[in-house]
Amino acid sequence: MSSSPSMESLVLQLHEISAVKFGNFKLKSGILSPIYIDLRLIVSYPTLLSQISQTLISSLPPSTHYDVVCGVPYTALPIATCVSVSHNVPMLMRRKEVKDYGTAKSIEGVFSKDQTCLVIEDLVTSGASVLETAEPLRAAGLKVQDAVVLIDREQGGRENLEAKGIKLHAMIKLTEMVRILREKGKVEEEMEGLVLRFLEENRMVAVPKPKPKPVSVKALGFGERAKLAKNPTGKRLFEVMVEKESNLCLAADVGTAKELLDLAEKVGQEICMLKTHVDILPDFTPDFGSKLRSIADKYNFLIFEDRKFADIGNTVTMQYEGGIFHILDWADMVNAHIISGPGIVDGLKLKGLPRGRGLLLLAEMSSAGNLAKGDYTAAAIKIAEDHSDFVVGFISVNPASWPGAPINPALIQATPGVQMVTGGDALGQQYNTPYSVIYDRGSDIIIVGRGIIKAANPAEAARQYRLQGWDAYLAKCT
Ligand code: S5P
Repeated sequence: MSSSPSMESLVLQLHEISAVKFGNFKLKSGILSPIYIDLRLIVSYPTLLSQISQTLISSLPPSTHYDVVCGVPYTALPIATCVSVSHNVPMLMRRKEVKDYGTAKSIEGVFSKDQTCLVIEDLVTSGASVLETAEPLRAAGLKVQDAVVLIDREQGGRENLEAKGIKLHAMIKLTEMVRILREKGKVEEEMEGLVLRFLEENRMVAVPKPKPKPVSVKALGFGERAKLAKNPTGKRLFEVMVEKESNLCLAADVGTAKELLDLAEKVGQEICMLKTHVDILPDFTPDFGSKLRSIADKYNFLIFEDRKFADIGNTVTMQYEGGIFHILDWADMVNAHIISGPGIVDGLKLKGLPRGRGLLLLAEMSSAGNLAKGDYTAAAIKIAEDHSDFVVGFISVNPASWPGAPINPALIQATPGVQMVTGGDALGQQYNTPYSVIYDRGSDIIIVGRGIIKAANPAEAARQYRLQGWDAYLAKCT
Protein backbone atom coordinates (compact mmCIF):
# COMPACT_ATOMS: atom_id res chain seq x y z
CA MET A 1 0.00 0.00 0.00
CA SER A 2 1.38 3.41 -0.95
CA SER A 3 1.39 6.20 1.58
CA SER A 4 -1.14 8.30 -0.30
CA PRO A 5 -1.92 11.66 1.29
CA SER A 6 -5.26 10.47 2.56
CA MET A 7 -3.66 7.46 4.22
CA GLU A 8 -1.08 9.77 5.75
CA SER A 9 -3.74 12.04 7.13
CA LEU A 10 -5.68 9.10 8.56
CA VAL A 11 -2.58 7.79 10.30
CA LEU A 12 -1.79 11.24 11.67
CA GLN A 13 -5.33 11.65 12.94
CA LEU A 14 -5.24 8.25 14.63
CA HIS A 15 -2.05 9.31 16.35
CA GLU A 16 -3.56 12.69 17.20
CA ILE A 17 -6.52 11.11 19.04
CA SER A 18 -4.15 8.68 20.83
CA ALA A 19 -5.60 5.63 19.10
CA VAL A 20 -1.94 4.75 18.48
CA LYS A 21 0.45 5.25 21.35
CA PHE A 22 4.15 4.59 21.90
CA GLY A 23 5.71 3.69 25.23
CA ASN A 24 5.77 0.52 27.32
CA PHE A 25 2.46 -1.33 27.48
CA LYS A 26 1.47 -4.66 28.91
CA LEU A 27 -0.71 -6.50 26.37
CA LYS A 28 -3.56 -8.90 27.22
CA SER A 29 -1.21 -11.77 26.49
CA GLY A 30 1.15 -10.48 29.21
CA ILE A 31 3.95 -9.42 26.85
CA LEU A 32 5.32 -5.89 26.96
CA SER A 33 4.82 -3.91 23.77
CA PRO A 34 6.32 -0.55 22.76
CA ILE A 35 3.15 0.25 20.77
CA TYR A 36 -0.48 0.26 21.83
CA ILE A 37 -3.48 0.61 19.59
CA ASP A 38 -6.97 1.40 20.83
CA LEU A 39 -9.41 1.95 18.03
CA ARG A 40 -12.44 2.11 20.34
CA LEU A 41 -11.85 5.85 20.50
CA ILE A 42 -12.82 6.49 16.89
CA VAL A 43 -16.54 6.58 17.71
CA SER A 44 -15.88 9.99 19.22
CA TYR A 45 -14.60 11.34 15.89
CA PRO A 46 -17.36 10.83 13.33
CA THR A 47 -15.52 12.46 10.42
CA LEU A 48 -12.51 10.23 10.98
CA LEU A 49 -14.75 7.18 11.38
CA SER A 50 -16.44 7.93 8.09
CA GLN A 51 -13.10 8.52 6.28
CA ILE A 52 -11.71 5.30 7.69
CA SER A 53 -14.74 3.33 6.54
CA GLN A 54 -14.38 4.72 3.00
CA THR A 55 -10.66 4.01 2.82
CA LEU A 56 -11.12 0.57 4.29
CA ILE A 57 -13.48 -0.52 1.54
CA SER A 58 -11.34 1.04 -1.19
CA SER A 59 -8.45 -1.15 0.00
CA LEU A 60 -10.34 -4.24 -1.22
CA PRO A 61 -9.48 -5.55 -4.69
CA PRO A 62 -12.30 -4.45 -7.02
CA SER A 63 -13.16 -8.07 -7.78
CA THR A 64 -14.10 -8.78 -4.13
CA HIS A 65 -17.68 -9.93 -4.02
CA TYR A 66 -19.93 -9.65 -0.97
CA ASP A 67 -23.67 -9.38 -0.35
CA VAL A 68 -23.57 -8.46 3.33
CA VAL A 69 -21.03 -7.14 5.83
CA CYS A 70 -20.48 -8.14 9.44
CA GLY A 71 -18.27 -6.34 11.94
CA VAL A 72 -16.34 -8.25 14.59
CA PRO A 73 -17.83 -7.14 17.91
CA TYR A 74 -17.39 -4.64 19.43
CA THR A 75 -14.87 -2.15 18.07
CA ALA A 76 -15.54 -2.92 14.42
CA LEU A 77 -19.33 -2.60 14.75
CA PRO A 78 -19.44 1.17 14.13
CA ILE A 79 -16.99 0.78 11.23
CA ALA A 80 -19.20 -1.92 9.69
CA THR A 81 -22.27 0.25 10.22
CA CYS A 82 -20.61 3.13 8.35
CA VAL A 83 -19.63 0.82 5.51
CA SER A 84 -23.15 -0.56 5.36
CA VAL A 85 -24.79 2.87 5.26
CA SER A 86 -22.38 4.55 2.87
CA HIS A 87 -22.25 1.62 0.43
CA ASN A 88 -25.85 0.57 0.86
CA VAL A 89 -24.84 -2.99 1.73
CA PRO A 90 -26.96 -4.81 4.34
CA MET A 91 -25.24 -5.59 7.60
CA LEU A 92 -25.40 -8.54 9.98
CA MET A 93 -24.43 -8.62 13.63
CA ARG A 94 -22.93 -11.50 15.55
CA ARG A 95 -23.97 -11.77 19.16
CA LYS A 96 -21.06 -12.24 21.49
CA GLU A 97 -23.20 -13.18 24.48
CA VAL A 98 -25.15 -15.96 22.79
CA LYS A 99 -24.15 -18.42 25.49
CA ASP A 100 -25.63 -16.28 28.22
CA TYR A 101 -28.95 -15.78 26.56
CA GLY A 102 -30.17 -19.32 26.11
CA THR A 103 -32.36 -18.78 23.08
CA ALA A 104 -30.74 -15.81 21.38
CA LYS A 105 -29.76 -16.33 17.79
CA SER A 106 -26.07 -15.89 17.20
CA ILE A 107 -26.55 -13.89 14.00
CA GLU A 108 -28.89 -10.91 13.87
CA GLY A 109 -30.20 -9.53 10.60
CA VAL A 110 -31.77 -10.82 7.40
CA PHE A 111 -29.81 -13.04 5.06
CA SER A 112 -30.19 -16.07 2.87
CA LYS A 113 -27.98 -19.08 2.75
CA ASP A 114 -25.22 -18.96 0.11
CA GLN A 115 -24.88 -15.18 0.39
CA THR A 116 -21.34 -13.97 0.83
CA CYS A 117 -20.38 -12.01 3.91
CA LEU A 118 -17.41 -9.68 4.23
CA VAL A 119 -16.01 -9.62 7.75
CA ILE A 120 -14.81 -6.23 8.98
CA GLU A 121 -12.29 -5.92 11.80
CA ASP A 122 -10.35 -3.06 13.35
CA LEU A 123 -7.09 -4.75 14.26
CA VAL A 124 -5.79 -8.22 13.41
CA THR A 125 -3.04 -9.95 15.36
CA SER A 126 -3.50 -13.73 15.17
CA GLY A 127 -6.83 -13.58 13.33
CA ALA A 128 -8.63 -15.39 16.16
CA SER A 129 -11.39 -12.85 16.55
CA VAL A 130 -12.08 -12.77 12.81
CA LEU A 131 -12.43 -16.56 12.96
CA GLU A 132 -14.74 -16.32 15.97
CA THR A 133 -17.06 -14.22 13.84
CA ALA A 134 -16.59 -16.18 10.61
CA GLU A 135 -17.47 -19.52 12.20
CA PRO A 136 -21.07 -18.75 13.27
CA LEU A 137 -21.62 -16.94 9.95
CA ARG A 138 -20.51 -20.04 8.11
CA ALA A 139 -22.56 -22.27 10.43
CA ALA A 140 -25.60 -20.19 9.44
CA GLY A 141 -24.93 -21.01 5.78
CA LEU A 142 -23.12 -17.85 4.68
CA LYS A 143 -19.91 -17.88 2.67
CA VAL A 144 -16.98 -16.04 4.23
CA GLN A 145 -14.08 -15.58 1.82
CA ASP A 146 -12.70 -12.16 2.64
CA ALA A 147 -12.02 -10.08 5.72
CA VAL A 148 -10.91 -6.49 5.73
CA VAL A 149 -9.01 -4.91 8.58
CA LEU A 150 -8.05 -1.40 9.46
CA ILE A 151 -4.62 -2.30 10.81
CA ASP A 152 -2.76 -5.56 10.27
CA ARG A 153 -0.21 -6.09 13.03
CA GLU A 154 1.49 -8.65 10.73
CA GLN A 155 1.75 -11.20 13.48
CA GLY A 156 0.41 -14.25 11.70
CA GLY A 157 -3.20 -13.19 11.16
CA ARG A 158 -2.95 -13.29 7.39
CA GLU A 159 -1.49 -16.82 7.39
CA ASN A 160 -3.85 -18.15 10.06
CA LEU A 161 -6.87 -16.84 8.19
CA GLU A 162 -5.59 -18.07 4.84
CA ALA A 163 -5.44 -21.56 6.36
CA LYS A 164 -9.16 -21.26 7.09
CA GLY A 165 -10.02 -20.06 3.58
CA ILE A 166 -10.27 -16.34 4.42
CA LYS A 167 -8.27 -13.76 2.52
CA LEU A 168 -7.21 -10.86 4.70
CA HIS A 169 -7.09 -7.37 3.20
CA ALA A 170 -5.59 -4.58 5.24
CA MET A 171 -6.11 -0.85 4.96
CA ILE A 172 -2.63 -0.46 6.37
CA LYS A 173 0.05 -2.59 7.93
CA LEU A 174 1.37 -1.58 11.30
CA THR A 175 4.96 -1.26 10.06
CA GLU A 176 3.80 1.15 7.35
CA MET A 177 1.94 3.14 9.94
CA VAL A 178 5.03 3.43 12.10
CA ARG A 179 7.07 4.50 9.10
CA ILE A 180 4.59 7.26 8.25
CA LEU A 181 4.61 8.52 11.82
CA ARG A 182 8.40 8.51 11.80
CA GLU A 183 8.48 10.46 8.52
CA LYS A 184 6.11 13.01 10.00
CA GLY A 185 8.25 13.38 13.09
CA LYS A 186 5.76 11.84 15.49
CA VAL A 187 8.06 9.02 16.61
CA GLU A 188 11.73 9.14 17.47
CA GLU A 189 14.07 6.98 15.43
CA GLU A 190 14.89 4.94 18.50
CA MET A 191 11.23 4.17 19.19
CA GLU A 192 10.67 3.27 15.56
CA GLY A 193 13.52 0.78 15.84
CA LEU A 194 12.07 -0.65 19.05
CA VAL A 195 8.65 -1.11 17.52
CA LEU A 196 9.94 -2.67 14.31
CA ARG A 197 12.16 -5.04 16.31
CA PHE A 198 9.24 -5.95 18.57
CA LEU A 199 7.03 -6.73 15.60
CA GLU A 200 9.79 -8.76 13.99
CA GLU A 201 10.38 -10.77 17.16
CA ASN A 202 6.68 -11.47 17.64
CA ARG A 203 6.03 -12.42 14.08
CA MET A 204 3.76 -15.43 14.49
CA VAL A 205 1.07 -15.41 17.12
CA ALA A 206 -0.78 -18.70 16.97
CA VAL A 207 -4.56 -18.72 16.99
CA PRO A 208 -5.47 -19.83 20.51
CA LYS A 209 -6.93 -23.33 20.41
CA PRO A 210 -10.71 -23.38 20.92
CA LYS A 211 -11.82 -24.89 24.23
CA PRO A 212 -12.18 -28.63 23.73
CA LYS A 213 -15.74 -29.93 23.41
CA PRO A 214 -16.94 -32.02 26.36
CA VAL A 215 -15.34 -35.22 25.17
CA SER A 216 -15.75 -37.62 28.05
CA VAL A 217 -19.47 -36.92 28.51
CA LYS A 218 -19.78 -37.06 24.75
CA ALA A 219 -18.00 -40.33 24.48
CA LEU A 220 -19.69 -42.02 27.40
CA GLY A 221 -23.15 -43.48 26.78
CA PHE A 222 -25.94 -43.65 29.34
CA GLY A 223 -25.30 -47.38 29.81
CA GLU A 224 -21.73 -46.74 30.96
CA ARG A 225 -22.80 -43.83 33.10
CA ALA A 226 -25.42 -45.98 34.86
CA LYS A 227 -22.52 -48.02 36.22
CA LEU A 228 -20.92 -44.87 37.66
CA ALA A 229 -24.06 -43.57 39.36
CA LYS A 230 -23.96 -43.92 43.14
CA ASN A 231 -27.64 -43.26 43.77
CA PRO A 232 -30.09 -46.07 42.88
CA THR A 233 -32.63 -43.67 41.32
CA GLY A 234 -29.93 -42.00 39.24
CA LYS A 235 -28.74 -45.40 38.08
CA ARG A 236 -32.29 -46.45 37.21
CA LEU A 237 -32.93 -43.29 35.23
CA PHE A 238 -29.88 -43.98 33.04
CA GLU A 239 -31.05 -47.57 32.57
CA VAL A 240 -34.61 -46.56 31.68
CA MET A 241 -33.24 -44.11 29.12
CA VAL A 242 -31.25 -46.87 27.46
CA GLU A 243 -34.11 -49.41 27.56
CA LYS A 244 -36.68 -47.01 26.16
CA GLU A 245 -34.33 -45.04 23.91
CA SER A 246 -35.79 -41.94 25.45
CA ASN A 247 -34.22 -38.92 27.10
CA LEU A 248 -37.54 -37.10 27.21
CA CYS A 249 -39.07 -35.89 30.45
CA LEU A 250 -42.65 -34.66 30.18
CA ALA A 251 -43.52 -31.57 32.25
CA ALA A 252 -47.14 -32.55 32.92
CA ASP A 253 -48.40 -29.08 33.80
CA VAL A 254 -52.07 -29.74 33.10
CA GLY A 255 -55.11 -28.38 34.95
CA THR A 256 -56.32 -31.39 36.91
CA ALA A 257 -55.10 -34.67 38.38
CA LYS A 258 -57.50 -36.50 36.08
CA GLU A 259 -56.00 -34.87 32.99
CA LEU A 260 -52.54 -35.63 34.29
CA LEU A 261 -53.25 -39.33 34.72
CA ASP A 262 -54.88 -39.48 31.25
CA LEU A 263 -51.85 -37.77 29.74
CA ALA A 264 -49.47 -40.14 31.54
CA GLU A 265 -51.29 -43.08 29.91
CA LYS A 266 -51.09 -41.46 26.48
CA VAL A 267 -47.41 -40.54 26.46
CA GLY A 268 -46.08 -43.08 28.97
CA GLN A 269 -44.25 -45.17 26.42
CA GLU A 270 -42.34 -42.20 24.99
CA ILE A 271 -40.84 -40.82 28.19
CA CYS A 272 -38.13 -41.72 30.67
CA MET A 273 -39.54 -39.44 33.35
CA LEU A 274 -42.73 -37.53 34.12
CA LYS A 275 -42.45 -34.28 36.01
CA THR A 276 -45.30 -33.04 38.17
CA HIS A 277 -46.25 -29.81 39.94
CA VAL A 278 -48.60 -31.52 42.30
CA ASP A 279 -49.64 -28.26 43.98
CA ILE A 280 -51.41 -27.05 40.82
CA LEU A 281 -53.92 -29.92 40.83
CA PRO A 282 -57.28 -28.83 42.33
CA ASP A 283 -58.61 -32.41 42.44
CA PHE A 284 -55.57 -33.92 44.19
CA THR A 285 -56.56 -36.82 46.42
CA PRO A 286 -54.36 -38.98 48.67
CA ASP A 287 -54.49 -41.83 46.14
CA PHE A 288 -53.02 -39.64 43.35
CA GLY A 289 -49.53 -40.88 44.11
CA SER A 290 -50.38 -44.56 43.91
CA LYS A 291 -52.41 -44.08 40.72
CA LEU A 292 -49.52 -42.30 39.02
CA ARG A 293 -47.09 -44.89 40.36
CA SER A 294 -48.99 -47.72 38.73
CA ILE A 295 -48.92 -45.95 35.35
CA ALA A 296 -45.21 -45.26 35.85
CA ASP A 297 -44.61 -48.96 36.56
CA LYS A 298 -46.67 -50.01 33.55
CA TYR A 299 -44.70 -47.81 31.12
CA ASN A 300 -41.40 -47.87 32.97
CA PHE A 301 -40.80 -44.19 33.67
CA LEU A 302 -39.70 -42.29 36.77
CA ILE A 303 -41.73 -39.67 38.62
CA PHE A 304 -40.13 -36.33 39.36
CA GLU A 305 -41.99 -33.87 41.58
CA ASP A 306 -40.72 -30.41 40.61
CA ARG A 307 -41.12 -29.10 44.16
CA LYS A 308 -38.09 -26.79 44.07
CA PHE A 309 -37.48 -26.97 47.81
CA ALA A 310 -35.67 -23.87 49.04
CA ASP A 311 -35.87 -23.74 52.84
CA ILE A 312 -33.53 -24.73 55.65
CA GLY A 313 -32.80 -28.42 56.17
CA ASN A 314 -35.19 -28.94 59.07
CA THR A 315 -38.18 -27.40 57.28
CA VAL A 316 -37.70 -29.30 54.04
CA THR A 317 -37.68 -32.67 55.83
CA MET A 318 -41.27 -31.89 56.89
CA GLN A 319 -42.29 -30.47 53.50
CA TYR A 320 -40.90 -33.55 51.78
CA GLU A 321 -42.67 -36.20 53.76
CA GLY A 322 -45.67 -34.46 55.31
CA GLY A 323 -48.46 -32.06 54.42
CA ILE A 324 -51.21 -33.06 52.04
CA PHE A 325 -49.00 -34.36 49.28
CA HIS A 326 -46.66 -36.87 50.98
CA ILE A 327 -44.21 -36.38 48.11
CA LEU A 328 -41.69 -38.77 49.60
CA ASP A 329 -44.15 -41.64 49.21
CA TRP A 330 -44.57 -41.49 45.45
CA ALA A 331 -41.89 -39.30 43.78
CA ASP A 332 -38.68 -41.02 42.73
CA MET A 333 -37.02 -37.66 42.40
CA VAL A 334 -37.42 -34.12 43.68
CA ASN A 335 -35.38 -30.98 43.16
CA ALA A 336 -34.03 -28.17 45.32
CA HIS A 337 -32.56 -24.72 45.05
CA ILE A 338 -29.27 -24.30 46.88
CA ILE A 339 -29.98 -20.75 48.01
CA SER A 340 -30.15 -21.91 51.64
CA GLY A 341 -26.82 -23.77 51.46
CA PRO A 342 -25.91 -27.47 51.67
CA GLY A 343 -28.12 -28.05 54.74
CA ILE A 344 -31.09 -28.41 52.40
CA VAL A 345 -29.47 -31.46 50.83
CA ASP A 346 -28.74 -32.96 54.26
CA GLY A 347 -32.37 -32.45 55.24
CA LEU A 348 -33.86 -34.03 52.13
CA LYS A 349 -31.28 -36.81 52.19
CA LEU A 350 -32.27 -37.74 55.73
CA LYS A 351 -35.70 -38.73 54.46
CA GLY A 352 -34.98 -39.58 50.84
CA LEU A 353 -31.86 -41.71 50.92
CA PRO A 354 -33.28 -44.54 53.08
CA ARG A 355 -36.09 -44.82 50.50
CA GLY A 356 -33.64 -44.87 47.58
CA ARG A 357 -34.88 -41.50 46.25
CA GLY A 358 -32.79 -39.00 44.28
CA LEU A 359 -32.35 -35.24 44.16
CA LEU A 360 -31.67 -32.81 41.33
CA LEU A 361 -30.09 -29.46 42.17
CA LEU A 362 -31.10 -26.34 40.26
CA ALA A 363 -27.72 -25.21 38.97
CA GLU A 364 -29.14 -22.96 36.24
CA MET A 365 -32.61 -21.85 35.20
CA SER A 366 -34.22 -21.32 31.83
CA SER A 367 -35.99 -18.05 32.57
CA ALA A 368 -34.69 -14.66 31.41
CA GLY A 369 -32.78 -12.65 33.98
CA ASN A 370 -32.47 -15.49 36.51
CA LEU A 371 -29.64 -15.30 39.01
CA ALA A 372 -28.45 -18.91 38.91
CA LYS A 373 -25.13 -18.46 37.15
CA GLY A 374 -21.40 -18.14 37.76
CA ASP A 375 -20.51 -18.76 41.41
CA TYR A 376 -24.02 -19.98 42.16
CA THR A 377 -23.77 -22.71 39.52
CA ALA A 378 -20.28 -23.58 40.76
CA ALA A 379 -21.64 -23.95 44.31
CA ALA A 380 -24.34 -26.34 43.05
CA ILE A 381 -21.67 -28.48 41.39
CA LYS A 382 -19.65 -28.59 44.59
CA ILE A 383 -22.67 -29.56 46.73
CA ALA A 384 -23.61 -32.27 44.22
CA GLU A 385 -20.10 -33.73 44.32
CA ASP A 386 -20.13 -33.69 48.11
CA HIS A 387 -23.47 -35.56 48.21
CA SER A 388 -23.24 -37.79 45.17
CA ASP A 389 -24.93 -40.64 47.06
CA PHE A 390 -28.16 -38.65 47.00
CA VAL A 391 -27.79 -35.92 44.36
CA VAL A 392 -28.34 -37.53 40.95
CA GLY A 393 -27.66 -34.42 38.87
CA PHE A 394 -28.84 -30.97 37.89
CA ILE A 395 -31.48 -28.85 36.35
CA SER A 396 -29.24 -26.98 33.94
CA VAL A 397 -29.35 -24.98 30.74
CA ASN A 398 -25.86 -25.02 29.28
CA PRO A 399 -23.64 -27.42 31.19
CA ALA A 400 -21.16 -27.51 28.30
CA SER A 401 -20.27 -23.93 29.19
CA TRP A 402 -19.50 -24.67 32.84
CA PRO A 403 -15.89 -24.20 33.89
CA GLY A 404 -14.27 -27.62 34.00
CA ALA A 405 -16.96 -29.15 31.76
CA PRO A 406 -17.64 -31.97 31.33
CA ILE A 407 -18.16 -32.61 34.99
CA ASN A 408 -18.62 -35.97 36.75
CA PRO A 409 -20.41 -38.25 34.22
CA ALA A 410 -22.25 -40.04 37.04
CA LEU A 411 -24.40 -36.90 37.36
CA ILE A 412 -27.34 -36.31 35.02
CA GLN A 413 -28.17 -33.02 33.32
CA ALA A 414 -31.85 -32.27 32.76
CA THR A 415 -32.85 -29.15 30.85
CA PRO A 416 -36.20 -27.34 30.72
CA GLY A 417 -37.11 -24.65 28.22
CA VAL A 418 -37.31 -26.95 25.20
CA GLN A 419 -39.48 -26.63 22.13
CA MET A 420 -39.09 -27.49 18.46
CA VAL A 421 -38.27 -23.87 17.66
CA THR A 422 -36.34 -21.37 19.71
CA GLY A 423 -38.30 -18.55 21.33
CA GLY A 424 -40.02 -17.95 24.62
CA ASP A 425 -43.29 -17.17 26.34
CA ALA A 426 -44.64 -13.86 27.60
CA LEU A 427 -43.39 -14.50 31.13
CA GLY A 428 -39.68 -14.98 30.62
CA GLN A 429 -39.45 -18.64 29.64
CA GLN A 430 -36.77 -19.20 26.99
CA TYR A 431 -36.75 -22.15 24.59
CA ASN A 432 -34.00 -24.02 22.82
CA THR A 433 -34.39 -26.95 20.44
CA PRO A 434 -33.82 -30.57 21.53
CA TYR A 435 -30.73 -30.78 19.35
CA SER A 436 -29.10 -27.65 20.71
CA VAL A 437 -29.88 -28.66 24.29
CA ILE A 438 -28.48 -32.17 24.01
CA TYR A 439 -25.74 -31.74 21.43
CA ASP A 440 -24.48 -28.17 21.76
CA ARG A 441 -25.23 -27.48 25.41
CA GLY A 442 -24.14 -30.85 26.74
CA SER A 443 -27.36 -31.85 28.48
CA ASP A 444 -28.80 -35.38 28.82
CA ILE A 445 -32.53 -34.99 29.26
CA ILE A 446 -34.97 -32.61 27.60
CA ILE A 447 -37.85 -31.46 29.82
CA VAL A 448 -40.80 -30.51 27.61
CA GLY A 449 -44.12 -29.13 28.82
CA ARG A 450 -46.27 -26.99 26.55
CA GLY A 451 -44.50 -28.25 23.42
CA ILE A 452 -46.30 -31.55 24.10
CA ILE A 453 -49.35 -30.80 26.19
CA LYS A 454 -50.60 -27.99 23.97
CA ALA A 455 -50.08 -30.03 20.78
CA ALA A 456 -53.16 -31.28 18.94
CA ASN A 457 -51.88 -34.83 19.47
CA PRO A 458 -49.69 -34.97 22.58
CA ALA A 459 -48.72 -38.61 22.06
CA GLU A 460 -47.44 -37.88 18.56
CA ALA A 461 -45.69 -34.69 19.73
CA ALA A 462 -44.01 -36.67 22.52
CA ARG A 463 -42.82 -39.22 19.96
CA GLN A 464 -41.28 -36.44 17.87
CA TYR A 465 -39.51 -34.93 20.88
CA ARG A 466 -38.27 -38.36 21.93
CA LEU A 467 -36.83 -39.04 18.47
CA GLN A 468 -35.16 -35.62 18.27
CA GLY A 469 -33.72 -35.86 21.77
CA TRP A 470 -32.46 -39.38 21.21
CA ASP A 471 -30.94 -38.59 17.80
CA ALA A 472 -29.03 -35.70 19.34
CA TYR A 473 -27.77 -38.01 22.11
CA LEU A 474 -26.66 -40.61 19.56
CA ALA A 475 -24.96 -37.90 17.51
CA LYS A 476 -22.72 -36.97 20.40
CA CYS A 477 -21.99 -40.49 21.52
CA THR A 478 -21.03 -41.98 18.16
O1 S5P B 1 -35.34 -23.31 35.11
C1 S5P B 1 -36.36 -23.97 35.02
C2 S5P B 1 -36.58 -25.07 35.85
C3 S5P B 1 -37.72 -25.82 35.67
S1 S5P B 1 -37.88 -27.26 36.59
N1 S5P B 1 -37.27 -23.69 34.06
C4 S5P B 1 -38.42 -24.40 33.90
O2 S5P B 1 -39.18 -24.08 32.99
N2 S5P B 1 -38.68 -25.46 34.74
C5 S5P B 1 -39.95 -26.23 34.63
O3 S5P B 1 -39.97 -26.86 33.34
C6 S5P B 1 -41.21 -25.38 34.70
O4 S5P B 1 -41.70 -25.29 36.03
C7 S5P B 1 -42.17 -26.14 33.81
O5 S5P B 1 -42.81 -27.15 34.55
C8 S5P B 1 -41.28 -26.80 32.78
C9 S5P B 1 -41.23 -26.10 31.48
O6 S5P B 1 -42.47 -26.10 30.85
P1 S5P B 1 -42.69 -25.56 29.36
O7 S5P B 1 -44.21 -25.61 29.18
O8 S5P B 1 -42.18 -24.16 29.29
O9 S5P B 1 -41.99 -26.52 28.45
